[in-house]
Amino acid sequence: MKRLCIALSAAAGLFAALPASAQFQKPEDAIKYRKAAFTVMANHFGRVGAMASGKVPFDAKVAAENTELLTHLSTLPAAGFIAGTDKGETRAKPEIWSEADKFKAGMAKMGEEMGKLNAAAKTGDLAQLKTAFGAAAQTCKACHDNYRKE
Ligand code: ASC
Repeated sequence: MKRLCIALSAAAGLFAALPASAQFQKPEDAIKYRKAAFTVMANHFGRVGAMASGKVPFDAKVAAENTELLTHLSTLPAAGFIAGTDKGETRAKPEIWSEADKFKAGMAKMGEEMGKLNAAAKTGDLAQLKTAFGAAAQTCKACHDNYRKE
């Protein structure tokens, strides 16, 4: 019984620490979380981009593995933009919060385009991948232009 209690409280502690619940101990933790999520996204997006631009040979399987990951990764950063995280080690502009609906719509659009990129990658057709990659990159850039400081 005692062992079970220890196991259960350990599991509860683990859940409390998981940022996926969109709960953060401190504003800095939310900032770190979203930056980390963007870093991982950029890495996988970059691998697909290298194929789209011909910098590395196109490998349909590798492309699709990365785009599949991106459909999930792209859902992560939004949770980190909680109130009070416009200050500190961040390039986030205050407009993220003053135009919250527009910002959320931009994030949602990016997620949609990641879904289309994944569908394109799964066709195995490089031309489709290139088109979808361009559209997805455009949604990244739109938010950077509007909501990220230099
Ligand atoms: C990338 C990357 C981004 C976007 C952006 C698109 O590969 O890391 O942040 O594309 O540059 O314009």
